[in-house]
Order: sequence, then C-alpha cells, then structure tokens
Amino acid sequence: MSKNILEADFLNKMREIINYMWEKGWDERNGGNVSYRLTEKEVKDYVDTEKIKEKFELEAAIPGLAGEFFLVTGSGKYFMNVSKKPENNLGIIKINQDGSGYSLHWGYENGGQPTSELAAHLLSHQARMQVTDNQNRVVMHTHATNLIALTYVLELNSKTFTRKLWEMSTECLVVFPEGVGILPWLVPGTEKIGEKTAELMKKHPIVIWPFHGVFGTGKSLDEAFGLIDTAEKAADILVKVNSMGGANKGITDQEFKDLAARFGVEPMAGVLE
Ligand code: 2HA
Ligand code: ZN
Repeated sequence: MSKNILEADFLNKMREIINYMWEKGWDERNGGNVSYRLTEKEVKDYVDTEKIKEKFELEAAIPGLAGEFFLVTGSGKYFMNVSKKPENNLGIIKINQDGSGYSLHWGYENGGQPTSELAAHLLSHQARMQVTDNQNRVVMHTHATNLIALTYVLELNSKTFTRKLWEMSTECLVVFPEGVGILPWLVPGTEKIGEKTAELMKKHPIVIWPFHGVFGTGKSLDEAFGLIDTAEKAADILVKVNSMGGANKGITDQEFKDLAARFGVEPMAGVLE
C-alpha cells in the first residue's frame, strides 16, 4: 500500500462510467448500483487490506465468493455525486473466509454501507463467474428509462422481450445472443429478488426487473455499460416505432440466422422460428 487510490485505474473507470449512467438519465436520486470485482493485487497497491473499518453479516452466506474483493456503490448514495466524492459514495469490501459476511476496507467516509441490492449483486457475480469461467467482473443495476417503459406494454416473458429488442437494431442479436431474462415484479432489496436474478443470470447476461430497471453484467465496466446501453437504445427505438403506430417491416427470421452465422453467435433457443 503506497499509491494514492484516486489515481487507481479501477476507481477512475468506475467514476467515469457511473457519470455516464447519471448523464444518460438512468439514475435519478439514489437509483442504481454497481459492483466491480477486483483482484487482491489491484487493491493492495492502494489499500491496507489488513485494516478493517467495519464488519457486516450477509443474510445468507455465499461461500463461492470467499476472499473476493468488490468496489461497490453505497446504499442511498447518489450517482450524481460519485465522481466528485468517490471516497464517500463508493466502498471496497472483502468477503470473509466462509462467505458469511464481509469487511469494509476503504470508502463510505461520511458513513454508510454497500447498496441495498448487495444480495442481487453478489449472487449474480457468483452465477456469472460460474458460467463465464471467472471472466465476468461487473454487475450493474440501473433504471434505464425505455426498458422500464416497455415492461408496461410488452408481454413479460424472456422470448417476447428478446425478440422485440433484437428486431429494433441489427447489432442486438450480436451483442446479446443469449437474450434478456425477465423476472416477475418482486420487492427490491431482498434476498429473494437476488436469488431469482442470479438464477436468470446463469442463462442471460442481462435481466429486467419489470416497472423498476435492469441488471447487466460483463467482464469490464465498459462491457456491462455497453450491453445495457445497446438494449436501452433498442428499447428507445421500439418506444418511437410504437408511438408512430407500430412497425410495418423488419428483420426476418432468415436474416437473423444469416446475421448469427456471420458473427458466430448462437441465438437464444426458441426466439427465432
Ligand atoms: O439503489 O436502485 O433498486 C437504489 C435502487 C434499488
Ligand atoms: Zn433500482
């Protein structure tokens, strides 16, 4: 521990991406939360990992994440303020050896604790680590406006939602061939919504919470943001198309198959004829 954390690439990337999310209008007030799995080596250059500021228990243990470090947004903190005061609005936690709790090593300087959606984040990290051979490092939750709007209009099932988004922009199939997962409405901030989100994360890199928002994942902050941004852009187009009276043409099943073949992706089963 010798370097100034305000010069750490991981911290500055987090500030930059969270600022983009704020500027997109996705994260009003304290809406949204982001977690970024860090390596011990990354953290140790900037933080004394022997020093514990505070200890917390998890509602349900997650042994699969024992020893992992996360940079995570704080409960009740505003995305608007993250870049200006990262030390107040972000924290670095380490999951303990049996996964029953975690310690805070840096951040939340003016008081606080990790996001109320920590269960959904940690369980999603565990699920994505399993299905991506430990590649995924980021879980991002945000209140992307058009994706939320569509949940009031589209049928709430994964195949319908996936097909509609794929149709609105050619690159969607290539960016999320595994499709989007959809939960029923559930109370946020609970163990249950966390478990259900993580279950869908085993199949889909992006999961929608109706009338609330979206969870996206990726190996980097750029990738998770890019994924949500792509889906949200398609949702924006669909809102416009529907507002103009609905589509009267679009990409055919055969064209989708040609697209998948060209880019070497396997479309989610059951979406194309
Ligand atoms: O952090 O977005 O879902 C506020 C939220 C809860
Ligand atoms: Zn939310």
